[in-house]
Amino acid sequence: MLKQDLKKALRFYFITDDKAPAIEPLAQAKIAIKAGATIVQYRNKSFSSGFYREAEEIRDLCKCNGVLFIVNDNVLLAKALSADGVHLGQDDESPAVARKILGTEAVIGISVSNSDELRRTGLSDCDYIGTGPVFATVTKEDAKKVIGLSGLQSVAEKVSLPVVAIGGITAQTAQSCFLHKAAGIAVISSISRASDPLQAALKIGSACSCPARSLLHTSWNDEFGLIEKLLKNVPAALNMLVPPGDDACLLAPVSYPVVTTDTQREGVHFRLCWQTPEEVGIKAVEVTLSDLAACYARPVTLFINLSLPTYVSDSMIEEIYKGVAGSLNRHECSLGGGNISAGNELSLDLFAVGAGRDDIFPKRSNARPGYGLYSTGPLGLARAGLESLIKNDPHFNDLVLKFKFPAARFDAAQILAEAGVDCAIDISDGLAGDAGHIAKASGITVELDLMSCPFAPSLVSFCRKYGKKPEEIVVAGGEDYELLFACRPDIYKTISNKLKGSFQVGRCLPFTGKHVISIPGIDSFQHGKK
Ligand code: TZP
Ligand code: MG
Repeated sequence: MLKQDLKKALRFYFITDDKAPAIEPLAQAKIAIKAGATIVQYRNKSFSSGFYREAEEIRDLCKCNGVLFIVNDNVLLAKALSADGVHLGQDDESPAVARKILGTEAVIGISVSNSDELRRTGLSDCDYIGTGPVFATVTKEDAKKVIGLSGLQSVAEKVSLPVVAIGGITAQTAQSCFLHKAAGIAVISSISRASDPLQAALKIGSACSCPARSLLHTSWNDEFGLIEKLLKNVPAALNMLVPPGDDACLLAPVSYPVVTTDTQREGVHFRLCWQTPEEVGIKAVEVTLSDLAACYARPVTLFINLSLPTYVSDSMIEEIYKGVAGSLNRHECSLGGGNISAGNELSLDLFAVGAGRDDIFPKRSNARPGYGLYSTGPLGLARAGLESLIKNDPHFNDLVLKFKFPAARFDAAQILAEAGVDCAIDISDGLAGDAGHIAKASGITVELDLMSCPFAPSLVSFCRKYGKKPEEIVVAGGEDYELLFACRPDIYKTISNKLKGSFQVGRCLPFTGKHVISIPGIDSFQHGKK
C-alpha cells in the first residue's frame, strides 16, 4: 500500500471492544464502518478458537467495504485470517517476525507509549505507530501514563511514519489530535460504550472528515442471481447458436478451434491492494486472450470460473465483470458461460476458444539456425511496474500501468501471420524464459542480443534509482505479453515498418549445448527460471 494511501486509511481507526457491556464486536464494527471508519482492528484480549468465527465475520465486513482489517497482538491469527496487517505491542512478536510471516504488503503497526519508548523501538519493519494514551482511558487497564497532546506531537515529530493517537479520544478531542500531528485517531469506548453508539460514531466520523456509508456491502451469497446479473452485462450473443443459460452454450461452427486456459490467483497474479477489481478483470481476459494472439487465432468466446472467498461482496464481483466485459467488447469476444463457487481465495480460471487460421498455426518448435529473434514491443516495463508496486514507490506510474494493463497483440499477430512467420510465443515468463521455450522446442540455441533494444526512459530512471541494469529487467522480467517471434532476417525486413515498436532481441544458432546464451554480465535465469 502506498504511503499516502495508508495515511488516509489510518484516519478513523476503530478498535473492537471485547468487554463492552451492551454490543458485540461485530455490531460495533458495523456501526463504526457505517459512520465512515477507514480501518478496524480486531482486539480481543481473551481470544480463543471459539472467537474465530467472530473474527472472520469482522474481516469479511471490512474487506467487503474496503476497510483495512488489522488484528491486535496475534501474528498467526492475522495470517490465518488473511488480515491486512497486525498491530503489535512492545511485548508481542517483533515487527521483523511479523513481516516475515505476513509478507511485504502487510500493514504492521506498533504501540509506543512515549518518546522514550520510541527511542528504544526498532521501526524498520513498521508502517505506522500507535501512541498514547493521549487522554485518560477506561478501556486499557494497564495503560501507561497519559502523554497529552504535547506528548503526541513530540512522538509524531520524531518519526516519518504516520502516528495514530489513542486513549480516551472522543468526537470533541479528535480535531485537537489532528492539529497535534496525528495521521489518525483510534477509538474504542467512545463508540463501543456510548449510550447511542451510531450517533457517537457519526460524530467521530465527521470530526475525521470521513464520510458515512449509506449502504454496507455484505459477502456474496446468491450464486444464481449473480450469474444472471453478470451475463446481462457481457456480450453473449456473438458467435453463438445457443447463448449461455442452458447447461452449455452452442457455438457457431469454427473450422479450426483453438482452445487455451489461464488462471489468475489473488496473491500470486494480482493483489487487491494494488489493483481494483475492474483492473483484475481486464488483465485476466487480456492474458488469456494473449495465448490466442500468440497462435494467430481470433477470439470467439471465453468461459470464467470464479472461486470466491466470503470476504468478497457482490459489488466487487460486478466490478471484476465490468473489467471482463470491457476487454471482451474490445476484442469482439463473447462470454460463453462460467461457474461461481466458494473458495478460500479469490481466483479466476479462464478458458478461451479462438478461431485458428486455415493457412498457418505458429509453433515454438519452428525456429531454425540463421533466423533472427524479435519482440513486437517493449520488454521489462511490466516487471519494473510490479517492482515499483512491491517497493511502494509512487514515481513510476507508467510502468505500473504496463503491469496492470497488458494488451493481447492481435494486431501484431495478423501482420506476422500474413508474412508467414510460423514461430511465435507470447512473452509471459520474461525474454530469457520464453526464448528458452523456443530454443528447447526447436532444438537450437538462442543468443540474446539487446543492441537494438530501445530502453524506455522510465525503465532507465527506475533502474538508475534502484541500481539495476535495464538489460537485466528486459531479460528476466515477465508479463509484457508482447509476441516473441523467430523468422529469417529478410522476412523481418519486409514487415518491420508495419510492426511499429518491434526490434531484434537475438539470433538463432545451431545447438551449442546450452539453449540460451544471455548477454554478457546478465544472468538469464533470475527468479528461478530455467
Ligand atoms: N492503548 C493505549 S490506550 C488504549 C489502548 C489500546 C485504549 C483506548 O481505548 P479508548 O476507550 O478509546 O480510550
Ligand atoms: Mg497489544
